Amino acid sequence: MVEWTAAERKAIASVWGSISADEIGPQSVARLLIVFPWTRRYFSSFGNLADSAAILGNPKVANHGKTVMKALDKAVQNLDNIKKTYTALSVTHSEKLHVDPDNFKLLSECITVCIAAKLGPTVFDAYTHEAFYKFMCVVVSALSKQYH
Ligand code: HEG
Repeated sequence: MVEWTAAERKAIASVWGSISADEIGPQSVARLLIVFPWTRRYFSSFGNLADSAAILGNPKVANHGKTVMKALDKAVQNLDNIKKTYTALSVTHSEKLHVDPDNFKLLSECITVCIAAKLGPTVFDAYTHEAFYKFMCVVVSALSKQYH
């Protein structure tokens, strides 16, 4: 089981309380699709993802960003039970959506970059980054758990 220090718990709660899911979610998924263009193949039902302008203006991308952030909120609220929190979601990504789990790390990186850009280097300092990186690693590991 993952151990969290009091400082890590505080840093994760503070990051989460400082951002708007409706801003960071859409930005992060758009960034995923632009920086790592092969990830577009999973979203063929989303319509036009041909270039940055199409991706940034696509309401389905924005909506999916909000969905991802809602799921992350569950992890923030259940830091000691992230694996169990994500059991069904991991099965869905593995068996229904067939998402290569390497992509979880890529989205995790996009979310971190968007948060860092929003909060800036004084608030999102190295200690905060350490705690948030650890949080996203636990999320990625839990989402990858039901793959076999
Ligand atoms: Mg996933 C659906 C969360 C990474 C592709 N994703 C979903 C759903 C949630 C979710 C909550 C809705 C599930 C449902 O309706 O039952 N996704 C989620 C998280 C993360 C993640 C928390 C990582 C932090 N997803 C992810 C990645 C890809 C992907 C990296 C592909 C590159 N997700 C994906 C697709 C769908 C979902 C294609 C279905 C979207 C739709 O049809 O609306």
